[in-house]
Amino acid sequence: MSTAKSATAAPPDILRAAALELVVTDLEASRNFYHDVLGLLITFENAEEIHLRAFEEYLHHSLVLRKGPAAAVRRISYRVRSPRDLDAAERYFGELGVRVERRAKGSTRGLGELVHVQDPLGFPLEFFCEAEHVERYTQRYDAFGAATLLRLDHFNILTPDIPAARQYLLDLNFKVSEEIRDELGTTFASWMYRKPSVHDIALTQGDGPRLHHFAFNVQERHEILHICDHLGALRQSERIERGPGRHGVSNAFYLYMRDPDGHRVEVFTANYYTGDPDNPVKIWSVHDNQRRSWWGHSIIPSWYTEASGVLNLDDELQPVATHQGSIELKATVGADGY
Ligand code: XXG
Ligand code: FE2
Repeated sequence: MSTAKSATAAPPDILRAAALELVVTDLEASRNFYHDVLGLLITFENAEEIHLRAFEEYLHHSLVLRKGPAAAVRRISYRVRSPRDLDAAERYFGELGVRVERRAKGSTRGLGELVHVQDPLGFPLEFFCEAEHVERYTQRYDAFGAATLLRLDHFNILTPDIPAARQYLLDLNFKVSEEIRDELGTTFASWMYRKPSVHDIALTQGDGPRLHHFAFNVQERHEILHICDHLGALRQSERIERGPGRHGVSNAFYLYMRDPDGHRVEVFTANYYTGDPDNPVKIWSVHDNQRRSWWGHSIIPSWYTEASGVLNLDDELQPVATHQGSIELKATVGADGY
């Protein structure tokens, strides 16, 4: 990993986790899950790609589904504050010595000029500032269902070297909200943010680069329960992987589902404000069995071990490096039911 390198250029001013592009093998099955079942709005679709957004979002999309031969993650997108931050991203990642490509407006449908980066952790990042505005459905209550996804909240990535990944994100001016550590100070997971919430990105120790999950916000807890009832009524309970429940970390109410290709999506509500400069960092012991489930439930092993592969900027699957040492799952005797 090339994270030991640092840059002298100022990093781009990242606003937030903004969008994700997934390669899916059966576009119709994915459309059914994300649009018909979860209710995301379709901004654009053709036989190759579907662009979706949640109800509070006014930018062109927060999720792109692209038909392809094997399931993978094609882009992880952050919005930056101004067009100058695209120049900053280009300089900054150039100094880190990773692959950086400037792309013209429209090379991702609905977005302005872009900078694509193969980041030091191996993830295919997309930075954009300008985007096509579309109708914001915040008060289109006529279109709301019993569960309404409002906005993309965060990504969670698997990476083998958490301290190096954490430093890379601190250098990009992300702040830490919560962490899981052991008594020797080993960090197993970090939650880091740019917008004033618990996270835009969480780092989970494991074989990587892989995407663990992405998450959308809903307004109320009962909407998460409705999604479970809805999936049950459709006889699609196999979509539910973990939850519903309350996280220890972040205090949010959650549900994790697996889409038709196995990509993991979380629906999430009621985390807390972190925007003051002295927001305290919350540290959890890896031996605390309430850290990942406030109610102490066991965590299904697939949640720790399975994740989505990521592509490089040439659309080739990135090799996965195994983590050094013990992962949280193995380290934690007595917690998470192990
Ligand atoms: O968003 C999250 C998570 O990253 O999905 C996982 C908040 C908390 C947790 S955890 O499993 O640690 O409770
Ligand atoms: Fe999450």
